[in-house]
Amino acid sequence: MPSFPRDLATGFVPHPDALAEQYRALGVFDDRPLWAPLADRADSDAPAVSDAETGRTLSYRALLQAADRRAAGFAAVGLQPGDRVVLHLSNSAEFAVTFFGLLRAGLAPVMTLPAHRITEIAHLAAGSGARAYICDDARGGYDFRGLAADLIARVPGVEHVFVTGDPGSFAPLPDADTPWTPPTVDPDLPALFLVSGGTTGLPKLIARTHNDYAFNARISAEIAALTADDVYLAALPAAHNFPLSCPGLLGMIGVGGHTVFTQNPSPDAAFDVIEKYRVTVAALVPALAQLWCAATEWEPADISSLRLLQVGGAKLAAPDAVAIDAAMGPIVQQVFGMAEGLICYTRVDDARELVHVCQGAPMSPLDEVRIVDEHGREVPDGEEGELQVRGPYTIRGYYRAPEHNARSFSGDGFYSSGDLVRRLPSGHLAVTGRIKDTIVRAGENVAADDVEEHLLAHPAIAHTAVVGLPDDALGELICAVVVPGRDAAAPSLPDIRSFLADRGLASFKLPDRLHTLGTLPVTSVGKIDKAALRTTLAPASPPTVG
Ligand code: OOB
Repeated sequence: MPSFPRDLATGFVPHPDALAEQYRALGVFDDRPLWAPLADRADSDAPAVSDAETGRTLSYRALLQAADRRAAGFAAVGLQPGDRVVLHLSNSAEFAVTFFGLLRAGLAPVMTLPAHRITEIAHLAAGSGARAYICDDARGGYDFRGLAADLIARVPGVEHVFVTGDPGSFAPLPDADTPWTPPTVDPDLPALFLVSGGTTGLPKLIARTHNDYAFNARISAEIAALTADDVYLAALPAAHNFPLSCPGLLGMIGVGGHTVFTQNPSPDAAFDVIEKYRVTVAALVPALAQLWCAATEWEPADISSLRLLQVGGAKLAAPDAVAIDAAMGPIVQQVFGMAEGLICYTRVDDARELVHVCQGAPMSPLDEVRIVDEHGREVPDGEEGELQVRGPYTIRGYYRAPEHNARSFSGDGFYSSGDLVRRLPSGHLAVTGRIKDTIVRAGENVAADDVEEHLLAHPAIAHTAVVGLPDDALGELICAVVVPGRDAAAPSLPDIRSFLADRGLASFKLPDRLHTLGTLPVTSVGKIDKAALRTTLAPASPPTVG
């Protein structure tokens, strides 16, 4: 790992100056610190954040005061504006206090997810040049203090560890009562670091500026038609871009609404929280949305306050979107986004038929989307190609990663997402797969998504993931991993092959293997982890079933 100077700007790839000026002139960049919308409500006694688990609520006034005490505490231990701090907290009001405390101190949080472990945390701490690490004591059967000890041994730049709850041999989160005046920040420099969501390799650091991230939250809130009366349930890990700023916590703070944090997104717990706080908006990954949908059949809680259910992070199959709308009212919003920038939403006034079959349209007219073939040439509308994007809130390069940037960014500043999409006549995008999620079997390209969508129509299959496994003769084999539905018997391979063939699927797309599991492995934010599946299923492949 190369060593970098301590300043925030080194290794950051900004927008070209002329373009930033244009965005400023258009009001896209408002040149305020990311914490400004919170400070605007310093005198408000309206609820800002609550903990579903403890029932603790902080008003806007109390949240700002607590954040400033924390900012003063960070300064008192010697952390300086521009320093990076790895934030590794589970969903709680304390997360919000600490997050805004860091921002008010001019410190840049590195937004890691509770499921990250020492490999990712050490990589992100070293890569960002972090001086401090903030974690919970122990959660969900895991002791983060052990990870902290490991981290300071591995990454010498980490001088401070702060722990919530019982800090053990470490320090508690610092608070100081000295009045706090936040430092002046350059709004075109990073306010925070997101981590890339890819399932291959170690996560990359994504620097988001005050200007670009504030815009992200503001427009997302407009599209969700958020008002001060809304109550948002942060059920996904709050450090992820989706619940943080799409519109999530930051969007809610901007409109003066109330964010409720929960650590338990399962329907039995979350439905009670929705009923208690009269939650109006929630964001989920598809697997959770499917669980919620099924649970409406037996969970007694009243969730009728919910007016918008955002689903994104992975492809929501059309039949699932239809089923959710049928079970919970027409409340689905598809969200296709990436930590690197571009966010697409279906709009509240889009026809339901459209909402069900696409992943939304870019958030801003300033988003430039290009759909290209393998030679980088734009494809006609309706045809599949790789999505490339450039725009006011899409990064121009990963932080301190020139070698990745050479691969992932074009000379003219477009980010190559690796996502395969089609543009519909309405301008909305339908995600058709990932470049790397194509199985090449006997020279034929098979999109995993395509087979998955058909498999989900099988009455006995609740969840599925289709992966390619290495094979000497065919190059790759198609392996369907399925989770049977409640009370359903696991289907056999001949069973699913004939089912898919009856649906008109080409014979070369029919699975060669079938593997039945109780649950599918998931990534830190809850997406199906195909990399993990491929590793467990190959090369010592399980016996072919059926
Ligand atoms: C969100 O962000 P990341 O950075 O964790 O993951 C981005 C990748 C995308 O490139 C795409 O491959 C996949 O996740 N993805 C979807 C999707 N939403 C994300 N694939 C299909 N359909 C969708 N609706 O995942 C993220 C960030 C902000 C808002 C929502 C999701």
